[in-house]
Amino acid sequence: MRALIVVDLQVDFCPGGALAVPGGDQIVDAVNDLMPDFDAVVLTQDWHPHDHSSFADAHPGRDPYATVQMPYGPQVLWPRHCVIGSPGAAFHPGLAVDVADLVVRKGFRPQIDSYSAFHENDRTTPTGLAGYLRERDLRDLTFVGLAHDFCVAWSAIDAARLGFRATVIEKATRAIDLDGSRAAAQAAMRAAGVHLA
Ligand code: VGL
Ligand code: ZN
Repeated sequence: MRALIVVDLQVDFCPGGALAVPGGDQIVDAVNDLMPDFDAVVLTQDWHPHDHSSFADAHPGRDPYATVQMPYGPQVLWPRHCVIGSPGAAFHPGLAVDVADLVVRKGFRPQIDSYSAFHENDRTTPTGLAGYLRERDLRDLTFVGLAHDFCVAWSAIDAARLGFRATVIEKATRAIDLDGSRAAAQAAMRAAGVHLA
C-alpha cells in the first residue's frame, strides 16, 4: 500500500512567509492532483514554540542561516517561522487538507529541531510516524512538499533507512538551496536508496 507524505506545505514556507522557499506555492496544484492516486495521505506540519532553539533570535549575536553546534549536532539557525497557532504555521490555503488521513506535527520540543517526519534532529527520537505507517501496511512512500533540501530530504532518507520504499517527486518540491544544499541533498538521497522521480 502506498502513502503520499506531504511535507510542510505551510504559509511560512511560501512566498511572503517568514522562511519563504522560492516557488513554494507553485507545487500546491500538483500535490493536490497526486492525492487520489494513493491509499493514504499524510501531512506534516512544522510546529515550533515561539522561543524554539532553531530560531536565530534565540541565539543573541547570531544571524539567520548561520550554523551552530547543538548537543545533538550542527543546526542551521532559521528566521522565526511556523510558530504554534500562528497564521504562518497554517497549511497553504489551497492545499486539500480534508483528504489527509493524518497530520504529523514536528519541532514542538523547545531544545531540538525536527526536519524529518520520522525522527528529531538527534536522528533517534521518533515522531511515531513509522509505527503508524507499518501498522497500516503502508510500505511504499512518496514524498513531496517543502523544503526539498531539508525536511523532504531528511524524511525520505529516514524512510529508506527504516526499510520503506521511498520516492521523491522532484517537480512537486522546491528547495531553499543554502550553500549548495540542494545538490548535497540529492546526492545524500541517492546514496540512501531514495528514488528521485
Ligand atoms: C524546514 C527549515 C526549518 C523545512 C523546517 O520544512 O524544510 N526547514 N524548518
Ligand atoms: Zn522549522
